[in-house]
Amino acid sequence: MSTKKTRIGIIGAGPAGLMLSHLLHLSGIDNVVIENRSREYVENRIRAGILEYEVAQLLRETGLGERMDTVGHRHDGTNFLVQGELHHLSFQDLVGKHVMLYSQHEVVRDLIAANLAHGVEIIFEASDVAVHDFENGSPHITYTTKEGVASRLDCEIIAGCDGFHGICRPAFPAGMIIEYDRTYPFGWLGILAEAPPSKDELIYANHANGFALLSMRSPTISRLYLQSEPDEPLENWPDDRIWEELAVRLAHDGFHLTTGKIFQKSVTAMRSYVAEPMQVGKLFLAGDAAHIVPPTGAKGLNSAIADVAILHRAIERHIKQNDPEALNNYTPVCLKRIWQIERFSWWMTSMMHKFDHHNAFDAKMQAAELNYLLTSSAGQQTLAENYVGLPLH
Ligand code: RFL
Ligand code: PHB
Repeated sequence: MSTKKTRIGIIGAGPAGLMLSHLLHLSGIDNVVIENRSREYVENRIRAGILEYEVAQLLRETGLGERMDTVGHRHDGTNFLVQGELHHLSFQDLVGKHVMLYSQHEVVRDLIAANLAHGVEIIFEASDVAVHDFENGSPHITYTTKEGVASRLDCEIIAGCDGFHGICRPAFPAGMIIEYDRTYPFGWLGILAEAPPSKDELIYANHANGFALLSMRSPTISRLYLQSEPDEPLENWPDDRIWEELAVRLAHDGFHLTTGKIFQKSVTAMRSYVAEPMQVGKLFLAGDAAHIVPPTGAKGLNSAIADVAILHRAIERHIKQNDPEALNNYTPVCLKRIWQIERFSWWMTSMMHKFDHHNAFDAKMQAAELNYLLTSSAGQQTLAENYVGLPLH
């Protein structure tokens, strides 16, 4: 067996694992990242698009802002479309902050380029990845390289940044994790299209036919979503039907939906999930490995970055100041923030979607919630404060 040694072994080259590696490198702490997919696959995986204010700041402060500030777009506000009436919310006026529209796969590309340039090792296409002896003993990770070499990485700490379907959370001792879970009775049918965005900022639409979201990736590429069944067969949605339904759900005075060639189509089921605790011994979970949110609040990627910012500080204090308390407090510090994000994502989801089981009273409650939000500056401030992101620390 081939063996190596490092201080922090990171599993997963998504935003959480790569950002943790980057932050640790900047603090002079050796680490290795082990990923089961290829570099090409992770660099082209289409997912989130909105970066919170402080997450974008953190990328800039750590030398990763250049492409984001060139190719990405600053959004000072957003739109809510309710019953065909458009309401604009200015984050800038409400809370003095903005968000950045910059694709998750671009963040991943920037992080991989920076990590490799710094000489950090990322082992792509590893198989049979497993974690061992993290409760007490000598933590280590075993895996097989793409060349078929059985390998072992010894480390002081293992960071499980391997997403919702990874191997780290299931490696916790049986019965230790409490799971908090909510599945929603709908999904999002998402498309990418060669069509200039029909609006300069996002539109979140609550419509009698169901939710729709207008977003974008660049001046020539639109990203659009329709509320669908959680397991909606894509065959039910030929391109013409998608454009017709988007035009209905997004319709309002003076609006024209630009259409174009659809080059990506997928359905995502919607779920809220939190695992507690996020640590056992020297194994720490971060990002989707520990919690997921429905995408309505644009929080998945942002909370993954927030977790590793907290984990990085705790590791730094543990290693440089010999302070074990920081690591022991990882779960409560992260979860305090995560529950705020879970609440916001659940609230946005509940307020904006069509629920088939709603009775007349439930429907009135949803309408009243939206009415309050769109007519009260306190309501709008609450939304803006959460959307641009709670403080990272
Ligand atoms: P990731 O991005 O899933 O990265 C985990 C990495 O671990 C690897 N991995 C393993 N590596 C080694 N060994 C194993 N056994 C492994 N098992 C897995 C994976 O290949 C991967 O590279 O988790 P991370 O870093 O925590 O980042 C979280 C974000 O990716 C996620 O929260 C968001 O993308 C969620 N999400 C969205 N969030 C938004 O805010 N807005 C969106 O529009 C949005 N769209 C989405 C999404 C998530 C999706 N998924 C998970 C199906 C659309 C989709 C389709
Ligand atoms: C996206 O652009 O993919 C996006 C934007 C905002 C969301 C979810 C997804 O709330």
